[in-house]
Amino acid sequence: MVNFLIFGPPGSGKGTQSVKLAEKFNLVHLSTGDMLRAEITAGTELGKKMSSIMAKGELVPDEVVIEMIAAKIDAAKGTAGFLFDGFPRTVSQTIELEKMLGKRGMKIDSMLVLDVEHDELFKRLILRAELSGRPDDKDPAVIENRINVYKSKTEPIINYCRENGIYQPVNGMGTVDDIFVRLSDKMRKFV
Ligand code: B4P
Repeated sequence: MVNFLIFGPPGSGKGTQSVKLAEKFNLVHLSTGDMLRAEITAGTELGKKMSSIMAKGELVPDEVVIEMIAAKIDAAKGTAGFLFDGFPRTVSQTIELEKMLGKRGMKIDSMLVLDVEHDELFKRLILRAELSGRPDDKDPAVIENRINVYKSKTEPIINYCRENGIYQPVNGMGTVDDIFVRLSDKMRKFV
């Protein structure tokens, strides 16, 4: 089994690339953002509680996403590997993921970090707001908050992962196809 993290600030292309990469490498794609939005769409109690946090661009509590991911890992027995998209987002989520995988005889093999300029992140998210109507993409102040939350709470994971040799930076500027080729080249070495 080979397990990848796809990592980067909001708008860096994690979700966009994950769909294509999971198909190419036959991996199970686990996006905590998608799982949370599905709870909101379904109108569950959890979704109701999480929607205001997400609309402000804040992170939902660690335990909520950890529980969701654990259930998905157990449900996907026999897969070639996982592609974690938007998870982990804090160092404690990372430690929990390592524990979850370790208990099942797995590990994180590679952390692919998309590097994208600040102005380009804004441009992509504002454009998506027009197409998808996602509330967290509509307001520039919320986008700025998401980028700040990424810097303060999520980016520290990079140093944590650099120490165990799994950090792989990838240029996230350019067309979706160009970036897909760059990511595929890195991943091919593991599968
Ligand atoms: P996510 O769903 O993870 O959303 P995101 O960071 O905005 O990235 P996403 O993957 O959707 O977008 P992408 O860059 O592909 O999280 C949303 C919220 O959920 C968080 O703010 C938080 O509240 C909560 N959450 C999720 N996981 C959590 C966790 N683990 N812990 C706590 N809270 C959590 O694409 C953006 C746009 O750019 C798209 O429109 C795309 O078409 C476009 N694009 C992509 N690549 C492009 C390119 N190369 N050129 C031009 N446009 C491009």
